[in-house]
Amino acid sequence: MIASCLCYLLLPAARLFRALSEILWREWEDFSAQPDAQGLEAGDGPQFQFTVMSYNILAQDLMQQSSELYMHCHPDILNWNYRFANLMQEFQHWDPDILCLQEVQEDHYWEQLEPSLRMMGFTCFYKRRTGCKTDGCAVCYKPTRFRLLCASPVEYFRPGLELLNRDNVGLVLLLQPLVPEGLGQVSVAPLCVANTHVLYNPRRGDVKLAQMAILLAEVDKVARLSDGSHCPIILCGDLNSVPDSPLYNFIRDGELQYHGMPAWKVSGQEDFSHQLYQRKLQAPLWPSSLGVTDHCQYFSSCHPKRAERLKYSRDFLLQFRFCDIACQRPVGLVLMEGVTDTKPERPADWAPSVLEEDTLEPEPVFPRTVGTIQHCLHLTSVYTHFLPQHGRPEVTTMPLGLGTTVDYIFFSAESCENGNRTDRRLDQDGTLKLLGRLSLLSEEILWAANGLPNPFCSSDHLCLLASFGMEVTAP
Ligand code: KL2
Repeated sequence: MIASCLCYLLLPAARLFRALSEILWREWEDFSAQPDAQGLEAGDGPQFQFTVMSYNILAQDLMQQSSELYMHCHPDILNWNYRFANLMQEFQHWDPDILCLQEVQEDHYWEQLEPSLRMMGFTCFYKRRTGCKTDGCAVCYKPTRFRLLCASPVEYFRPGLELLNRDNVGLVLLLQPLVPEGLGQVSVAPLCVANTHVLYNPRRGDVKLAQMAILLAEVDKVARLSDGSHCPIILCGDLNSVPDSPLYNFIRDGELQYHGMPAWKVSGQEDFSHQLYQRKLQAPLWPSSLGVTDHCQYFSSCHPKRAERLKYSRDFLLQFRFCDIACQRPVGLVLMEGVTDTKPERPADWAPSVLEEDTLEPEPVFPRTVGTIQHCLHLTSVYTHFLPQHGRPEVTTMPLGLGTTVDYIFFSAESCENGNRTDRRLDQDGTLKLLGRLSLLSEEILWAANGLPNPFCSSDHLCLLASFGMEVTAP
């Protein structure tokens, strides 16, 4: 590793920067000319095209709290003003239509990032983490390309619930694509964009899964169309979980059998403290009081509509006037002469038997599945987590020189007809079509640049960038 490192001291800053930009060159992979599963080229027919970037920009406060992770870096390149200028250059260079940021420090957001991104033509939303954490998530979009339909900040913290006592957050936007006039009279579905930064702690996979379940429930609610189906979805973020881990497979496959699984296994992060940590996941993973089903939907989203519940006739309800419970004096009822001092007189011809039956509709009950959670959003990853040209895994972050993937752009795809779930990556013929992506790098290439951050890349994560096309239809 040392041998392949650039020798920082021998190169002037400008030449070093140029050398790094060559080493860290990232290819644009263009899929727009490739036929999809139905033999149609992705570029066929009118499309609404847009790009999405997901980027953990390394909050300055968090960096200073874990300064031992950045000992390999020259202090000048860790300076926030240096990093901010570099990050802005990256945003300007790739100029995405939607930008999902994690680890956005609140003061930096309001004083620098939001004003600068506004100057670049973005409208920005921000959700700070709960508690005393100073960073959060931002989602920014170009109002020339999208109109905002709704924005939902998501807090995972739930007072009194040990499973959800962490301060991580998410942010879900519903955006209406604005079709360019050149495409004629066409309509296009809304787009749901979710962004999150899930808990880091490698041992607490139970917390990570519960946080994801809340985000998926929010996405289900925001993206749900009147016919019960979902509009196209993009889910970005730093999930602090690696590819093929149980949490990753849950998002991609829509199902996870978790019962009995050690909590440290969920995220697949490198961690050696688990030998001492034997917490196992048990059913149910979260209590019903969270209001989320094992299918990652809010109970309230599953209730029948109010109008559909009013199905009792007046006569039916009147027969309950004199039932035992109606004749009991409520505890604490204030006694008011002539008003609350009388007891209903049960008529002689009243048949008490009808009232012993349990004829009232019970509150809808959502039976918990035994040790399994599911979701029905049909998500697949933009990246495959492997670089075929190098025969090496893709890397999105480099803690202590160890390359790993924890950042993702997931998007909704049609599920596989043949039921072969591992093939889903190839089956992208949903409303959203992946047109291209910015290639990631290998651990070895990042070593050659002295890891992350470096003078050229100003975060300890790489940015992810993808281009999509969305079907448009005649109105
Ligand atoms: O993995 V991260 O970095 O997505 O890049 O997310 C968390 C970690 C971030 C927010 O909590 O802070 C980093 N060791 C290494 N990194 C840590 C630790 C730790 N103990 N705690 C937090 N982070």
